[in-house]
Amino acid sequence: MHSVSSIQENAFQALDSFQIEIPSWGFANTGTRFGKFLQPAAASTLEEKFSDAGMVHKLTGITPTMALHVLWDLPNGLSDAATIKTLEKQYNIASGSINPNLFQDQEYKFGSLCNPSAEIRGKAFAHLLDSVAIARELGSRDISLWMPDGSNYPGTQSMRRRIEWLEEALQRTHAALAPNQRLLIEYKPFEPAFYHTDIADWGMAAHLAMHTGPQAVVLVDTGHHYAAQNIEQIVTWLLHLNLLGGFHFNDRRYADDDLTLGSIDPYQIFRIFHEIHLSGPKALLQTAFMIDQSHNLKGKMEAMIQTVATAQELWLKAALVDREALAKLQTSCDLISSEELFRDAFWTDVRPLVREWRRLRGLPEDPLAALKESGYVDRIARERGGKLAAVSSYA
Ligand code: AOS
Ligand code: ZN
Ligand code: ZN
Ligand code: ZN
Repeated sequence: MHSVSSIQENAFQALDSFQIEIPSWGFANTGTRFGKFLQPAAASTLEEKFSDAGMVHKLTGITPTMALHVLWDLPNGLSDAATIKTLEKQYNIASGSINPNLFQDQEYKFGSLCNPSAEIRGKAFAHLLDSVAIARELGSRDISLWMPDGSNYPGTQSMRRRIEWLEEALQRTHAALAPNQRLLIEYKPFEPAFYHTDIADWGMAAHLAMHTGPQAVVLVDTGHHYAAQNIEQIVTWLLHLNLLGGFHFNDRRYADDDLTLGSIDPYQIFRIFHEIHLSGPKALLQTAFMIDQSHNLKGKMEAMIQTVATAQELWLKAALVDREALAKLQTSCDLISSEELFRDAFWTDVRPLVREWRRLRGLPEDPLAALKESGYVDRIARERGGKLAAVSSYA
């Protein structure tokens, strides 16, 4: 039996090893195709996003970097880098992964890197090179590529030719990477395309990463799977292949709903984190934990802190699994004892340990309550104004 102090010591070690990246787009207004509900406190400038991210990090202590979207955060490209460096210092938040945008330009209607037009493919490739240059200038390790290309009807596109165009573009992008940079290839089965998506599952992303080069890896967005898929098994395979680059964390009821992490299925995230703990510290260094959410209804700041705190708790729960004892029970096929040992860690209320960890590091024990007490959201809502009217796409 472990002593309380050794449990606490192990728990604090696990908590000390956990950081998670927050997305700039998580602080801005967003919506669904049925309308947007604008929030007065939503960020609409880069400085407001840095301010919000800085506040989340001040309250949680584990979100030192913010993912940036090239089109939304650096509309002028590389020339915006100087402003970002100033904001990084001002708000104590470093630039995190750099996210190209291949899904918004009108020219990408029939695809970006997989467009039948060589000219449009060239434009998309140039955007990737710009993104690599921005990452290099900002000292970001990861270029996090979500490639939304696909088609809506059978027979309207050559899936085969699109593979070849994609392989070529990714190899050429890889050639532009600095030695310490990585290209994260994110897969998604559908949306915005609804018949085929060019990078639809982990197998396609893994093939592309292996074909592209040693600095290309796979990004697992927890919302990008069919309902019954075993995501922790995919994670295990990617760890086995040394291809796991990181995660976009969110939760889903139906599809890529970008709900607050753990709000629907916290046990799944616990099982994913267990596979990471099993792989040891090297895997942790290679794995970028990132949040991908932008809520239409919940308050941006509150939802971000909820996700960060939930991720931290689930990470600690998974760390509590006695992996040695579990391995013995798995070897002997002791089904009930192995499952009970596993579930016991999941059902452990780790909040007192997390609160004590925060207290000892001079952080608020309850970051959500501290956000409320700070009056930060009320203040930014006043300063930022914002329209409350719901803007419907049917209007
Ligand atoms: C889209 O569904 C993907 O999850 C993207 O990773 C995310 O929405 C964001 O746009 C970053 O590109
Ligand atoms: Zn409908
Ligand atoms: Zn994502
Ligand atoms: Zn997504």
